[in-house]
Amino acid sequence: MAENTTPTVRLWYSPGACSFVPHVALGEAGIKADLILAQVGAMAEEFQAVNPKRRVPVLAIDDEVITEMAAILTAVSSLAPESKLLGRTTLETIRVYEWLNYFSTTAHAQAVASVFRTERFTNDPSTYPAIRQKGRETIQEVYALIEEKLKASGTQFAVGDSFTVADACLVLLYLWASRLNIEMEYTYPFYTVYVNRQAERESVKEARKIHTL
Ligand SMILES: N[C@@H](CCC(=O)N[C@@H](CS)C(=O)NCC(=O)O)C(=O)O
Repeated sequence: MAENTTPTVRLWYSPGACSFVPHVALGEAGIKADLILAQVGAMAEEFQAVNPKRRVPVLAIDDEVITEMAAILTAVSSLAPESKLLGRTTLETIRVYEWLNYFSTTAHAQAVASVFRTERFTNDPSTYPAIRQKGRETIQEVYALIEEKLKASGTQFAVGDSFTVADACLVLLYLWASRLNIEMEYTYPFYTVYVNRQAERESVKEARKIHTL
């Protein structure tokens, strides 16, 4: 990654996917990126060369190709340090990574994937209903934890009192609830108010348009 020159930034995304998160982060950082569609479920062969794991998001900064959510968000943040997307203090950065890991592991790779990508968990389709049910229970535990944390924090943000990439993760988890057919407004009122506020940010509006969320 060349220092001191404006890099070319590309983001491979799929509508409705977790690529929403770096899309928001790029918007917050004021970085114009080329968006490249890599439709989940119909990814082109060429995409395999970009990311052999065949997953979005993928970010390229000039010729440096970066995969995995936490790494991508760290890269976006490093392009615009003044945006403080990883928090304003060391402790805030620690808390942001705490959210990012929880998002990528428990919430995304375990709970949500159990419902939408059940085939990753078993070779036996007869067990799909039980796996999906467990995934739905786990995501509701995740929502309940987020509700409690937001209620306790007394701020409008996941960490500290300004926007970080952790907020983009929490917004996405909330938006996925409609695809999961989970009622949010009455069960998670603090989370709902929080997301409604975040939804007013230009970065979130723009990413929702492209990601059809
Ligand atoms: N560990 C990866 C996971 C990314 C991931 O699972 N992305 C999903 C979209 S939300 C995907 O590309 N799925 C493609 C598939 O399942 O075929 C990360 O954190 O970036």
